[in-house]
Amino acid sequence: MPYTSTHWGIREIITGKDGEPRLIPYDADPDANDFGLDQLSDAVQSKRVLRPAVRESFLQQGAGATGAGRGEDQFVEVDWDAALDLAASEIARVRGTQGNGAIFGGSYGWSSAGRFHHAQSQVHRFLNSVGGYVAHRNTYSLGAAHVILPRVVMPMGALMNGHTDWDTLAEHCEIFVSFGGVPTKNAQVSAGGVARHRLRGALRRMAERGVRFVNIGPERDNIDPVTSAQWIGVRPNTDTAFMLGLAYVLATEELVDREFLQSHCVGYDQFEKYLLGESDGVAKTPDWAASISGAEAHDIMVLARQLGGSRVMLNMAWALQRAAHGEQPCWMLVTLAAMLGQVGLPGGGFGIGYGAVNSIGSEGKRLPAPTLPQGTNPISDFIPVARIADMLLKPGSTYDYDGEQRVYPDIRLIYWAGGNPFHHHQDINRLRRAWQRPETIIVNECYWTATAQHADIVFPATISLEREDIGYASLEHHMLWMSPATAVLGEARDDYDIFAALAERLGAGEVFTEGRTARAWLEHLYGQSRDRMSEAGQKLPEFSEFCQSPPLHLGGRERKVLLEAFRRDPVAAPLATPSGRIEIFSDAIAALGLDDCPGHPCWLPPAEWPSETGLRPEQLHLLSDQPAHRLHSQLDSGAASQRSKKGGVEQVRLSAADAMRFGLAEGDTAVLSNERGQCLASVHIQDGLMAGTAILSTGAWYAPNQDGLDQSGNPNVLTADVGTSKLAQGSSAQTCLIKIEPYSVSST
Ligand SMILES: Nc1nc2c(c(=O)[nH]1)N[C@H]1C(S)=C(S)[C@@H](COP(=O)(O)OP(=O)(O)OC[C@H]3O[C@@H](n4cnc5c(=O)[nH]c(N)nc54)[C@H](O)[C@@H]3O)O[C@H]1N2
Ligand SMILES: Nc1nc2c(c(=O)[nH]1)N[C@H]1C(S)=C(S)[C@@H](COP(=O)(O)OP(=O)(O)OC[C@H]3O[C@@H](n4cnc5c(=O)[nH]c(N)nc54)[C@H](O)[C@@H]3O)O[C@H]1N2
Ligand SMILES: [Mo]
Repeated sequence: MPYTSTHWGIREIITGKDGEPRLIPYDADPDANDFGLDQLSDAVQSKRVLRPAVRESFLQQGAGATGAGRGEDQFVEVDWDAALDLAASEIARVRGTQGNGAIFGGSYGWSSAGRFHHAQSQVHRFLNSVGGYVAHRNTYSLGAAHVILPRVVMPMGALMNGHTDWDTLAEHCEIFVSFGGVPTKNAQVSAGGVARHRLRGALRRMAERGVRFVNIGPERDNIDPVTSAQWIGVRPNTDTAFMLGLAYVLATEELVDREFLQSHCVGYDQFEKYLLGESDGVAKTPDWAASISGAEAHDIMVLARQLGGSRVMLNMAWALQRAAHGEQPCWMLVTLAAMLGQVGLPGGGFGIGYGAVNSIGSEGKRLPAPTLPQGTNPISDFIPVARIADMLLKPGSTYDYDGEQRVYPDIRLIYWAGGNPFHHHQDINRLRRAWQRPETIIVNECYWTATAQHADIVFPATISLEREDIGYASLEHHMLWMSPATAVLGEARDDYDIFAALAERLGAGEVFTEGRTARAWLEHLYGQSRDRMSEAGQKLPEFSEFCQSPPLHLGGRERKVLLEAFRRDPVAAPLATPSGRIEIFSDAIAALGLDDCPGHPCWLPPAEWPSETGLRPEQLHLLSDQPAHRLHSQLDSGAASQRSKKGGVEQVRLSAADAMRFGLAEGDTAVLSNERGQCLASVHIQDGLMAGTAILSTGAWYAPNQDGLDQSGNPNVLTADVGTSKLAQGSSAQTCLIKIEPYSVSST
């Protein structure tokens, strides 16, 4: 039986009665979903890029042509050789005139599963082979965490692979407190693929063992009902204040593990001065925390007393740090776990993103994966990933990042493969203006996404169902041969072949391909991985046998307790922080003198913030969460995604009180707007949602009408394009205020 792999699960490829290929969920997956089962249907395939295409005025006038502008001009289909010649000559021209430092190849995005045909790896390898490019650093997922957590506790790689596993939690944890739920919808995916969806089963085992769950946040039902979680409603972006309220009770009621703070941490005393109000005159009492977060002071007090002395796991959704001052909830969560003395104990401590993806909490051992080497980049310049529009709009200007003052490069050419910035970036209208500035934009895409529509040269890329590949994801226990399900549509080519042809034209063919076909690369990468896995004690079959096998289940389960060795002996196993301990006060961060990230965790109201007392009557705080029925913007026209919409428009979730306040009823079309943009959405009333909060999932395909009103319900026409702070410069998508009103044609 042939199989393929996707970020959302393994699929079996069968032949339907009509002789056409069909995808069905993998039968060994206990909790499979229905994403993309119709990837070969007309609804999805009709969006494909079939032939190379060039923006009309670019074709006529060359680089820098404005015409109607990117995103407005028509496209003209051209043959492959013409498109490849044009793209290669543009790369050569910019290299010759401005150097490789004028090429942005950051090209962020999830693209498809499969280790070899991973578009981002391919574009980076290609650009390295022709002299390098300006890269990106960190992710949209964890922009703030990537910078703050290594400075105060541990590197991200070790953290992401090292979370205490679910079974250990079931065995030892007494109270599991989560800020932002443990959303089953999110654990449907893992970068690189999922063989077995484990979250629901894990939560059931914990509930059966009597673990108590507390869910804190604006949404009640983002945790499986099997947990019978207690819900404490807090306004978006206020978790740090809430946690400070808990910390205040611990500190003033002698519930703090002072011995642990002494032996494993630095800087608690300075932090405590802030906590008690000695340094700033404001004691962070439960009343104070309640006034900011909207929770009850009594609930904060009771919860803090329950936490003191119990085995407690504190978890936060990644969404909390995708917000203004997103560094603070991460730092405060670790501080709270340290005050409770729980770090490094089985079932206790902290977690960043249980539920965010399937891999967190996995008992899988990390094995050496087959990965395409990307070569070395002679250009050292980079931007924090979410600063792309700033870079394009402000070449030569300075910005702060992670303790450095840096200068934005002057980008003349962008190459994007495997991502959709017109889905993922904040303030799309601003991005659209910024996107007009480079001389040339080249995009490899399978579908006519908004990013493809805003390019000069578009190369049609194959989808993974048209390719062979190797499926493997770290911590997911599987490896499989991905068989093609169908013939290539139109004139699409693999990213690898596109880059090989461009490299050839630029005199780097051999460097890029090393003389291998795609099949030869797969055999080579598999062989390398097989050798390294064998050293790690994991036997794999010969390549020819692997290509015929069903998904392999890899062994190597291990019990994991995050920071266990450090807990046992902080001198023998110090952390990689400057002090070797958990830094509740960081001298290094304090020395930077940043007004938006001082030397210890603290409450800093976001710039886009109603006031200490609440929203202005006409405003709502908009959260844009990950979509439950698709991955980001992928396969948005497919059945699973469309079922979650109303009339093809994304649904905005509101509390009943807010719906009434704004004269809206279930199913009404509403206009969401602010000074950055406006979009339509269909109203859905959700129980258990804090009044004042609206939620519109990401991923609807940006479709502005002539007045700039997005017809699809894409929240990124509303979100602000501002860094989390001068420290991390992560995306702050979750800090966004909007107005909402019933849609009538005149309201545009
Ligand atoms: N407002 C708001 N915005 C957000 C977020 C949020 O919470 N709120 N979350 C952010 C986060 S965490 C993330 S990770 C990003 C996700 O943003 P992206 O990763 O950019 O989103 P995707 O839709 O997965 O884009 C992948 C693209 O790759 C294309 N693709 C698939 N396979 C191939 C292939 O083989 N070759 C090529 N060339 N292309 C291929 C797909 O068609 C698709 O267009 O969004 C971010 N944006
Ligand atoms: N189905 C599906 N799953 C996905 C993805 C997808 O596109 N589709 N994308 C994947 C990717 S790339 C990533 S990075 C992860 C992201 O994982 P997260 O960033 O954690 O995901 P979100 O869905 O944005 O938010 C999770 C929950 O946080 C809550 N929340 C938001 N803001 C706040 C706040 O200020 N305080 C509190 N207490 N709660 C808050 C929301 O109610 C939401 O239910 O998801 C991954 N999983
Ligand atoms: Mo992400």
